[in-house]
Amino acid sequence: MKVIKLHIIILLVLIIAGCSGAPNSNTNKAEDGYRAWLRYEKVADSELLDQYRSKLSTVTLSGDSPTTEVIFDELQEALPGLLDAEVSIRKQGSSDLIIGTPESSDYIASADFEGSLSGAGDEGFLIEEIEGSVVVAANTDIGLLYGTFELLRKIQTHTDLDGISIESTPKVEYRMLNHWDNLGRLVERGYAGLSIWNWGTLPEYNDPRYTDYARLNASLGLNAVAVNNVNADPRMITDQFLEKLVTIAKALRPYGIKVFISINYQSPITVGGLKTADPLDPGVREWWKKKADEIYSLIPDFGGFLVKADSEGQPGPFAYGRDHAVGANVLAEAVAPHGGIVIWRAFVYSPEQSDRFREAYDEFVPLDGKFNENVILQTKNGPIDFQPREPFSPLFGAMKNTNTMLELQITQEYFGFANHLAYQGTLFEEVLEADTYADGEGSSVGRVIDGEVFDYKHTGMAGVINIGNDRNWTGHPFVQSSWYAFGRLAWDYTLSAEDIADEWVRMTFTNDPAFVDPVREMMMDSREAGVNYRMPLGLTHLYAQGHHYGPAPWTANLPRPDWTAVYYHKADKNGIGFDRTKTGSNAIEQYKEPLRTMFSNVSTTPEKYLLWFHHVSWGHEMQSGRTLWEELVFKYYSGVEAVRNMQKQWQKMEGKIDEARFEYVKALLEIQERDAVRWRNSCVLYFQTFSEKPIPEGYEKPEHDLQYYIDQEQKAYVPDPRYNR
Ligand code: BDP
Repeated sequence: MKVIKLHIIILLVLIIAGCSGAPNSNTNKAEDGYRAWLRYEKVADSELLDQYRSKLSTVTLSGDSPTTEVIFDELQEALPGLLDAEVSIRKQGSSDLIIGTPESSDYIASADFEGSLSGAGDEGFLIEEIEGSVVVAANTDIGLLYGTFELLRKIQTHTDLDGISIESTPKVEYRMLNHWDNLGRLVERGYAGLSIWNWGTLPEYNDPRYTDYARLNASLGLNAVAVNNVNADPRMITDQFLEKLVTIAKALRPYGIKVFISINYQSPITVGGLKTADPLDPGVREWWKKKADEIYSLIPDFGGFLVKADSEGQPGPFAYGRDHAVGANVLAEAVAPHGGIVIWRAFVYSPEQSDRFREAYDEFVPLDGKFNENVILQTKNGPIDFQPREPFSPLFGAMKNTNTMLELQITQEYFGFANHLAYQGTLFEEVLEADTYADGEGSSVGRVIDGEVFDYKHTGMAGVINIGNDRNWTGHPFVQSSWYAFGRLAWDYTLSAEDIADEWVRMTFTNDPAFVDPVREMMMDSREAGVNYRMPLGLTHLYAQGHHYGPAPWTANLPRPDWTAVYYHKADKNGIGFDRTKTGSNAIEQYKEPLRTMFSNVSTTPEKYLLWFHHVSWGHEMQSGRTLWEELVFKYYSGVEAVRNMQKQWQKMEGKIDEARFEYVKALLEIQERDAVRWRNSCVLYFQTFSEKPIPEGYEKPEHDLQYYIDQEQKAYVPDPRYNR
């Protein structure tokens, strides 16, 4: 019955896609990106196809739960497509492929595994070949779901299954997406249509898209979702919206995904009718407790609250003279009896602070150890705000007694929205690998957030997701790759961004090496290209105000200096860059040794971070032998060149994939080239007014003068006015 329903839904989806003129014409039925990386097309390699047919044509799936039902549905959807053959799936008996837990299957209970199920925990799994059968084993049905998706990934990426032996467990506990979705369905910094959550038809209508969204997430091992914007609408916590949330939770539950909500700190007043939201007021405590009880009575596996407090105008405990820890703990107490957690964001900066870089550390380090056990501090990767490149936030490694998780941005707020190709896997990898030296060498951010360095009670990784109701989920087809990479790294941060890109290309497009290799390389270069045409060598925050799409390094007069560009680049006749050494803000003191010493010296600071930490003279000689000015120009021009190379590479891909996606990406690359040139010219001409040096010979000259580009800031195309906050 279930399967039939699913097929009807898929059919409907295809019909709707056809009617709405989605970008798939004649080449292939549904190559509009909706299936993302779960396409399940027939395996093209005939030898492997034979092997898969011989190993996977009969399946025994034991267990009887909503989760085993969705595993059944997934196999039913995937295997006949991949194998182009009939596949029989049953509950008992011997088969080519056996899936079960020791509880649900006697075979699994007595099988002789190479790996050990005892180490697999509640979510891990084993995949092994035993006596000619491929076996997926786990302690729980959720573990089986993850194992099944892993096996499907191996098939989709054309992996030889002979002697397969995989033992896998997630490295962090909460692997989470944060939606910045407003209840009116506009998505803050989301560039892929309206919110996926159709509040208007909830709770009655369980949109099949919720299930497909859950499938995509579960295929990566993601297990938590905060459904609404951190700039939270208090209505989220009212009966009306909680009731709607019940349907979402129900759709996601079989896939092992818990729902969280972002709350507004003033809710006791705005929703509860109290006179105060003071966390130490007994009435307020009681109110939160009752609210939590109410939520858990509706959604017993509710995850907890995500909170942005006393940041960018959001209310918080400061109004009552209380600090973040007191503020968080009242919420933590309320959800604790139900096993819930509070995720408290560390994204704060105040107008009084001389250097915004310092703020989160200065505010939170003195509170280390004061948060309840079920609070996790959610810290952005860098000290400022999801810029194309930031050094890691020194909060990682500084909070010995406070659970600290990592927040990354999948949506491309600072990377050209859904118009530019910028695979973020390399950015995520860079921060996860960064060594904090918190407990000597090797204390990478990854090891801090997985709790190894300080033995955290709770661990996690969150990604701000941009998906919306665009047919292909993410607007730019390649933004899907960052969602994919985020999920894979949240499961195991030691995976390489390059391997992940390789997998994603194979699953999303084709296994043809003539496509996979160049496209993977394009992806690997794309983030650096974006850094170079926007803000190379450690420049940051040069964006036009509000929408953050185009360049405006000249921005100077705003209500707060730390919103301007000049605050960050500090260009003058002598040089450029923010002095964060002892002679400046001394933010580098927040890093542990040897980083502090390394960053305090121009000659030992990696050049990619140079202007983050130093005000450097225009004539300073760089490692390349060029002066700083020449190097800056070189980087800006190489950013544009990299985009042009991507265009050339992509052009060669014509005919290797469906026309619809080929043409779409091609057009987007044209937009990207146009924007990259505008970024380059704006920045080079503007900084030239300080360096007073010519653009060296051999470079194409900017088409217009600086004033033209300044005028463009207001006039130039911005993808959609909704994306202004
Ligand atoms: C910034 C965004 C803003 C978010 C804020 C946050 O510009 O829209 O509200 O981060 O993380 O990057 O709260």
